[in-house]
Amino acid sequence: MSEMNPNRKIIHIDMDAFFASVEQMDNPALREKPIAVGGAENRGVVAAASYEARKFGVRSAISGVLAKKYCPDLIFVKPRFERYNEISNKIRKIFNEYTDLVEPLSLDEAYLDVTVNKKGNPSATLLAQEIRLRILNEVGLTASAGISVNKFVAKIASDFNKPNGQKTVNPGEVIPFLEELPIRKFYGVGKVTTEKMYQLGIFTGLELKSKSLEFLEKHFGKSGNFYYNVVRGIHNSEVKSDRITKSVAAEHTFDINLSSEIFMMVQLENIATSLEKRLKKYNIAGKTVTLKIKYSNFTQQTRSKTLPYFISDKGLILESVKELLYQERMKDSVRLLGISLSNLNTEEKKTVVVQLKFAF
Ligand code: DCP
Ligand code: CA
Ligand code: CA
Repeated sequence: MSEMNPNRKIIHIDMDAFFASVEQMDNPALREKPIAVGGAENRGVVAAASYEARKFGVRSAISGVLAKKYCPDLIFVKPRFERYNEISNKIRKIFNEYTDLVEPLSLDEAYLDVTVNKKGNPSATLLAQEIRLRILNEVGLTASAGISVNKFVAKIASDFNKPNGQKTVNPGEVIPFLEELPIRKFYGVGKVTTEKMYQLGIFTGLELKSKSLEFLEKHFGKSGNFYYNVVRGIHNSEVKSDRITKSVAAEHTFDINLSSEIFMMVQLENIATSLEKRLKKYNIAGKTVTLKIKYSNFTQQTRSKTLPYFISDKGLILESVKELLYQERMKDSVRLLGISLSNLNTEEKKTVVVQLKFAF
């Protein structure tokens, strides 16, 4: 059985009362008032409730009628999805300034893997603070964050100091955090499963941990294995970026300009080695090989070849590169060579589809 990996740094960010906060920001008359987005008609359902409305028990998924009963002064607001989308794109742009490993879960939340990040900041806690501050300054809304060693714990932690707060669960705290956690707070344990857990005498993480893998698999099927692992801090699911990579490239500028194709080929082998490494790391292959040539007179040329199949191996890349290199004579001595692969096997990857649970 594997063990908890303490080396990853994952942030989960979730906007506070998202739809409702956007409406309050855009319309000052709604600020500090109990509002509900959606649910206006007799049969409508509340999508989002402002924190002022939540004090009365108004929350998402209850009917508008019930909401009005709980809070007679409740103001119903029509949703404006285009606006939420626009803001969603803005926060994602901010996330991408910190890491390319951003996995949106819905319009208002995402996982960020900041183990290695573009700011070179080793503190995920400080990064989360900075990102939340930027969202506040640049978008005008508050967000909350959870920070830990995996997505599972980060997601649960982002709820702890909501709204406008964050919680870090350090590697050493993960196990006690999960042991003390009420079972209904385990992400992925819905209402039905919670009931089932209760019937089996499982109310906390510690009680979950006391059950064997066989026991959990017997009662929960495939999910049994998931529960068995997550309560031990084991959740290796990667942050899956939805950014579509169009090409992967490697290039090198030489100290001394090259004038012989033989020397160029030697350099191209090195470049292909680093390209292959990159491709293998992200498990990417492509069909189009492009050779980029920058001459000493600073003009540039590209030559491409498209294969009928995907490649990622250095040997196959070099075969095409060689062909491209000897395709025509060099116009001058060469100061830079680069190889890129495009037409990638990742391009079909669908962008995240926003799931709205309720129609209006
Ligand atoms: N939403 C929806 N239907 C639901 C739940 C949510 O349409 N059943 C929409 C409205 C929310 C947005 O998605 O504003 C984000 O959902 P969250 O669950 O993150 O809830 P909030 O952002 O509203 O509140 P919180 O501050 O608790 O995150
Ligand atoms: Ca939210
Ligand atoms: Ca959310």
